[in-house]
Amino acid sequence: MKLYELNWALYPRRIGIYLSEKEITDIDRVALDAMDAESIGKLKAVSSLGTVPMLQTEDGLKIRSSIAILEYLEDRYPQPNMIGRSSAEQARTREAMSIADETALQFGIWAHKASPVFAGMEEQNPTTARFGAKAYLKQLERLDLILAENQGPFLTGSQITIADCIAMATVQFAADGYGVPLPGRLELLCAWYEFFKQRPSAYCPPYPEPFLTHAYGLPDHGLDWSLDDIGWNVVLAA
Ligand SMILES: N[C@@H](CCC(=O)N[C@@H](CS)C(=O)NCC(=O)O)C(=O)O
Repeated sequence: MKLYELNWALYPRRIGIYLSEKEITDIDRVALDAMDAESIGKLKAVSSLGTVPMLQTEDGLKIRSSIAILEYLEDRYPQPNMIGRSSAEQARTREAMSIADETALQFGIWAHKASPVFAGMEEQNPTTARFGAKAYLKQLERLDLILAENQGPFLTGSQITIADCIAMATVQFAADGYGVPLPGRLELLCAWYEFFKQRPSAYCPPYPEPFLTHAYGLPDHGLDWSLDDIGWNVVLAA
C-alpha cells in the first residue's frame, strides 16, 4: 500500500499519528512537498480529488478521506484495537471522531479566511474567520466535555482510539503551526494534550519554514479565550 501525504499537515497527520500508535511500518509513505509544484502535480496525477491523505491499496483502490483511510486500516490491522469492540464502544468512538473532525473543519475555516498563508489564493473574510474561530472554540469545549464524561485519559475512556488521533492532529497543528494555544480553562483537554505530547506518535515532521515563525498566525477576532462559556451566546467584541 502507498500513502500520499504532506506529513506535517492537518488531515494527513491523523494517519501519521495512527500508524505510529499501531506501529504499522509496511506502508510505503510518499511525502509530498507543498511548496513544490512538481510534487503537488504528482498527487494530482494519481488523485482526481487532489487532496491528501490518499491511500492506494495493492488492488488499486484509492481512498481519499482520512476517516475512510483510518477505518480501512483498522479493518486490516485490528490489533491493538483502536475503534472499540462492541457496537456501543464503536458508537462512542465515532461520536468522538465526529466532534474531532468538526473541530478540524472549523479551524480550517478560520485559517483559510484569516491567515496570510491563504491570502492571495483565496478571498479573505474577517466575518467568516470569526465564525470559524468561535466554532473551533465551541468544538474544543465539546472535546473537554466528553473527556469529563468518559473519564479519560483518552477521549472515549481508558483506551486510545482513532478519535484521539484526529483530535491530536488538529490541536497540535493549531498550536504549533499557527500559534493558537488551547484555552487554559479547558483543563481536561489541556491535560490530555500534555499527556499525548509525551507519546512517540506526537512527533511531527518539520513544518515548512513560514509556519515556524508563526508568520501564518491568526488574529483572535476579539474572542475572549478565557470566557467560561464559549457557547452560542458568547458576546464578541466589535
Ligand atoms: N476530508 C478530507 C480533507 C483532506 C484535505 O482537505 N487535505 C488538505 C491537506 S491538510 C488538502 O489536500 N488540501 C488541498 C486542497 O484542498 O486543494 C480528509 O479527511 O482527508
